[in-house]
Amino acid sequence: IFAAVEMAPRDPILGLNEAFNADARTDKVNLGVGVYYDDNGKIPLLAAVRTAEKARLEAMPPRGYQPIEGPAAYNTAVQNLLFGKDSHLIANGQVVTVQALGGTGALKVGADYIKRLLPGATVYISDPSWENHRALFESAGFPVENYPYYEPSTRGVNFAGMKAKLEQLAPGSVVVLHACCHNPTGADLTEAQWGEVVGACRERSLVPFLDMAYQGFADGIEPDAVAVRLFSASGLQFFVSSSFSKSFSLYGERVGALSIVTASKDESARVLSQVKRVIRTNYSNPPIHGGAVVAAVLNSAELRQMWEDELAGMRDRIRAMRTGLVENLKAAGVAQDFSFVIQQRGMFSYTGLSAAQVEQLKNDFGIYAVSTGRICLAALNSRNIGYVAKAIAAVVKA
Ligand code: PLP
Ligand code: TYF
Repeated sequence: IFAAVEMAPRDPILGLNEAFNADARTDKVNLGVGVYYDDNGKIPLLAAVRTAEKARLEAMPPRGYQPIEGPAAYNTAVQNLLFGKDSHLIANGQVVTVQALGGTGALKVGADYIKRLLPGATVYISDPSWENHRALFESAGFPVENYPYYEPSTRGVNFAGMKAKLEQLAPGSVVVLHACCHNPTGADLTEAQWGEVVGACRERSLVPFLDMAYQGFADGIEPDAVAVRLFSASGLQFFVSSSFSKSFSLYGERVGALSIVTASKDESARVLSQVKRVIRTNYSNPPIHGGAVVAAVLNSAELRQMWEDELAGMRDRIRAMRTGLVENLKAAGVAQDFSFVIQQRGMFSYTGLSAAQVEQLKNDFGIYAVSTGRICLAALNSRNIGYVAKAIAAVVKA
C-alpha cells in the first residue's frame, strides 16, 4: 500500500533545523526557527514555570481525563489575558474558550469548526504569512487566498492594499489576522489601522480569526492585546487562537487555546457544544501538565509577577539584539540603512536579504535563515552577534 507514496516536502522552517543540526561547524548559528533563546543560546525554563512545576510534582496529582474543553482555571486565565479581566464579554458569558494543543492546535480546531459552520467560505491570509497558515486551512478543506500585507519598498504594511482587498471580500469570508508581532515580517498595524480593519470586517460581514502567538513580545501583555480589545469593543463575533509556546517558553508542552466571541451566553453554550464535538473526534481532551502549569502561574499573584518580569526580560533582550545588530552592521562597514530592524516587532525581521544571500550565509558562514530573508532576532546573543553582523556585511557587499 505504500509503494507509490511520494516524499512530502519538508516544512521550510522546521526543515532548517535538520540541516543545522547536521552542520559540523562550531560557530554555526540558527536564525531560522522562531524560538526564543537566552544570551547563552539556550531555551530558558522560566523560574515561574519551574516553581509551579515543583509544586505540581510534590502534590503528585492523579492523571484522570480532563474536560474536553480543558479546565476552567486555565480557560478563564486565558480569557483574562486576551480580553482583559474586566471584559464585558467575559462577564456576559460571550466568550467560549477551550484549551488546545498550542496555537497550531487552536487554529486547527477553529478551522474544523468553521468548516462545519460555513462550509463554502474562503480563507484569506496575509501576504506573506506564517508558513503553516495556508497548509492548515487547506487541510481543513478551505480554499486559501492572500490579502496584500507587506510592502518591501517601505518595509511596512501596504495598508491601502490590505483594506481595499478586505472591502471586496464576499460576506462570510474568513480573515486570518496576526494580532501582534507579525510572522514573518515584524510589521504590525497601528491601533488606528486596526480600527479600520474592524470597520471593514463589520461592513463586509467577514469572520475575523485573530492569531495571537506572541502576546507580550512587542510592548507587553496589555498593549499587545490591542487588536483583540478593539474587536471586543466592536460587537462583532470573532475567533482568537493563542499560544503560550513563546511567552512561557513551553514549546513542546503544546499549550494554547481557542477563544470564540459569540453574541450571547445562550449562543456560547451551543457553540461550545459543537467545538467539543470537533475536539472529541480529534484527541478527546487536552493533556494536563502544560495547561496546569500556566494556570498555576497566572492564578497566583506572586508567580504571575515573576512571569511578567521574565517575559519583559525576553522582550528587552530581543530589543537589545535589534539595536545591537544595527550597530554591529554599521561597525562592519555596511552602508545600507538597516535601522528598520529596530522598528520591527516581535521575534522576527524581514531583512530584505535575497534567497541567494541566505544561501551564501549558510554555505560560507554556517548561518541559517529562512530563504525569504526572515531571521529570528531571539537567536542572537552577545557572543554570536558580531559574527552574524560580519557575515551579513560580507554577503550584502558581495
Ligand atoms: N501562529 C503563528 C503566527 C506562529 O508564528 C506560530 C509559531 O509557532 C504559531 C501560530 C504556532 O504556535 P504553537 O507553536 O503554539 O503551535
Ligand atoms: O515561524 C516559526 O518559526 C515558528 C515555529 O510548522 C514554527 O512559528 C515553524 C514552523 C512550524 C511550526 C512552528
